[in-house]
Amino acid sequence: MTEQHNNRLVKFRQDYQPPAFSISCVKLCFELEPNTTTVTSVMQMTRQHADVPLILDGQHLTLLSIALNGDPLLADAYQVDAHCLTVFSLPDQFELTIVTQLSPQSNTALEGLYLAGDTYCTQCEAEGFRRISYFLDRPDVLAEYYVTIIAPAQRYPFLLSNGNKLSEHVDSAGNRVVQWHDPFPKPSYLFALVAGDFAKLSDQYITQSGREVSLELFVEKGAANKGDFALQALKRAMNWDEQRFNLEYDLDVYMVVAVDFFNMGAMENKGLNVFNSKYVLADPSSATDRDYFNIESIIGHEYFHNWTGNRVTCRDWFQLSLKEGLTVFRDQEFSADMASATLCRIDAVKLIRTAQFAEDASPMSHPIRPEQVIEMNNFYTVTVYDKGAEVIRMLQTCLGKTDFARGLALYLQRHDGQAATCDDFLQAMQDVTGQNLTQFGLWYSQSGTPELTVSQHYDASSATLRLNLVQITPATADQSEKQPLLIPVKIELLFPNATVQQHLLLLTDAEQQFVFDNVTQQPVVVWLEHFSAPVKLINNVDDDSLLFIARHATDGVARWDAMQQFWSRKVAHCLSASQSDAVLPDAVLQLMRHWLTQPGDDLALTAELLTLPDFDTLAEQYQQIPVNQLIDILRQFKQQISVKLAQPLRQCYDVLPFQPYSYNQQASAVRRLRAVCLSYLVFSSVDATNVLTSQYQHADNMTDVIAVLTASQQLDSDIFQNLVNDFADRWQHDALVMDKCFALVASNPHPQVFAAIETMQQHPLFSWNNPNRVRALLSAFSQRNPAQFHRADGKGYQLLANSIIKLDAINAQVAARLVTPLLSWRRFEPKRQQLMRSALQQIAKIKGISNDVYEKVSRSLN
Ligand code: B3K
Ligand code: ZN
Repeated sequence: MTEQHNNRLVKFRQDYQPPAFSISCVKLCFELEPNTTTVTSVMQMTRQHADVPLILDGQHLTLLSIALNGDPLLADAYQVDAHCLTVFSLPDQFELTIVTQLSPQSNTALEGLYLAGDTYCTQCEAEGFRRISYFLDRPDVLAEYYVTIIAPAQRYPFLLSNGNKLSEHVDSAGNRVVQWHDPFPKPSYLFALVAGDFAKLSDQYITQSGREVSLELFVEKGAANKGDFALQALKRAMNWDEQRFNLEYDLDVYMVVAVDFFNMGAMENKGLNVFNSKYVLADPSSATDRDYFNIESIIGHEYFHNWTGNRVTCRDWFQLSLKEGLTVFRDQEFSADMASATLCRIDAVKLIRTAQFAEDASPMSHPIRPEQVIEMNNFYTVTVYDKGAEVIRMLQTCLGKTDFARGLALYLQRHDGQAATCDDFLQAMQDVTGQNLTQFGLWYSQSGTPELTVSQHYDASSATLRLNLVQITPATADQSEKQPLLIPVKIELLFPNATVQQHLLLLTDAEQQFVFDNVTQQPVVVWLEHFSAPVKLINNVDDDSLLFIARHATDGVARWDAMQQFWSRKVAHCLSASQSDAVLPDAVLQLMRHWLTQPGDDLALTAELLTLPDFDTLAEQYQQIPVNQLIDILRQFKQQISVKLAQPLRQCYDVLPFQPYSYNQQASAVRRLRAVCLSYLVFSSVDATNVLTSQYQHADNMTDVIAVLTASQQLDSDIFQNLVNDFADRWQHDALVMDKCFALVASNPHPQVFAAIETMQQHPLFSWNNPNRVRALLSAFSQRNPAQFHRADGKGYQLLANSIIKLDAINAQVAARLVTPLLSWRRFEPKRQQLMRSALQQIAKIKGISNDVYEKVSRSLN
């Protein structure tokens, strides 16, 4: 049953019904025109339920004709409204031909078929296909697709769709006509079409069984030299999936197209991935190490979907984590094997501790398998994706790597060519291992962040170590009752004689004790090693033990985590004592000095060990977020470190070599550590300006340049302004680099930021129609500039609200993403609460507000 929410349809997971009709085959013909594209669809359909009409989804379409088995339908045989086309009295098996018209040019939502610049492009997930043709636009209707694309040959050298190309010719009218066939039945959300003029890079991959796959990468003309890294990353991903999971690619061709106008990162359409150009194009002068990392990981992610998502897809959209959580887990494992495993894990943990914990604590809280949805696009969240990946990781931890891989193989074999559920996935894991996963299944249905309180008691006389664990999941906005979960808690015991022991504790009860006998020395306990579960850890380990762990634990993630815990405590202590001038203990300064003077082999880890937790990580530890105090304390800590460790910081910075850029683990670790040193040096160095300017001028790569700009943002002098002006000048014609400039300008913690944002909105490359530009400016402001976004006078909230209102009419999906920082207004002190709430109310009042924005704002205000 669905429910109306202020005239908006709410869908519930419980209400799933299998489709009343199936579509075995669909033939689509596109005659591309900017404002009058004609789509002819011929569907072979079979009735699955007696006595029901056929209800096809369709939006923003003009119906030109409809015919049943070749005969036009009479007007009373069907009915059209703004959301569907209903056809009455149909036989059990039939062919339905529907001709529609649409306007790709006026489609600024970038969902369905749109024209951006000179490129036609589609985005169908989750429910965009209904903007292309009337269809059963749901993931459990799988059909074989034949696609014909017709467009002027001169302007459109490339007309692409899924699968293998059947034919291509230019007709007498000068139109190119290309036919495609995808032999693998797929849901409509995996359909894709791209038409344009590109530079094409080609390569080849031979699969483990010896099949040749041609790899084709399409990028904007003139950018061919920036595509090679992505193409090589694709080959690494194909090879990795064969090695790790024995999964091989299945079509003769794998195409990737980079486009400038795209709502998210990329899309896994069968055989034809569409990518945001930001995640394809790279060269050393314009892309950072982080960009290279992201490209490899997203290329991997979309490729891995070919099995986890495409060959086995989702039965309904509530099951989204079935493909997304699993595929994020797979891309994380791939990245860990390609780059530094420790850093990959640290990055993943940071994301969970900031954005995901914040989402759990917000009005949008939902389990990784949501229960109710108004706009599906709102549920492509850190919870579904990243907590989803943590859940898969826990499963692997509980079952072991080998059994996990066997379970995955069984799941894929059992459901190949089908639309499956999260329960199907768990069932396969259970069948392979014989383990009962009922309690583990709660991770799919229960939202919220569990709090895990741990303590340890060592008794020398009996040589026993008792570990006590208590779990509680606080109520969330969507669910008040919570049950104990199965939590895998990895621990490491560090003994005084330098030996270590590792154990896995499986916590199943609300409170549980684990006793270790024959423990002859008292160990330091490392809890939740490698962040073995997405929980908040509360422990009573003393500061010295934390610093000991930071120095001696075997797991780099545990070492980093110990430092994070240490700093969080120091911050909390300062706050509770209302101390504005807390003095940092010598012990931590000593340790940092040690790392600076002997940075060891893993420079990237050293860089992380030397980095303080950021504002967002700290904020998640407070029910009511003390904005100004957190910013102040963090700044004081940094200043103190920079003064007390001025010399070793400078020395460490000076000995790090500037070598010609290459993207590899060792070299990016050097740059990472250099950036951390610089972020401190700016506070203390007498010649801060010289250090910054010199690095800025001599850098041969974007990573070192961005490090300078970011560090200089912290200074009150006009150095940042000067450098950023130069940067903007230098890169004024490169939109992707200008995005970095927009983000730097918008995250500048000084009050000039408002005027600067306004100026940037006038930049020739800025456009409200381009999601990358909007995000660069506004997400950077609202998510990376707490000082100005949370200004006490509410100016920051106003800026965001006005932007959302403007954007909602252009691109609701992107507008709804921007709303997130306002939703958690209850977590601030009363004055800010009131200002944030009134910004939300202002948005809610707008007539015709989209479902996307409405769903989030109304959940927050109610
Ligand atoms: N599956 C797409 C995301 C689609 C988002 C729709 N709003 C990209 C990915 O996760 O691989
Ligand atoms: Zn995905």
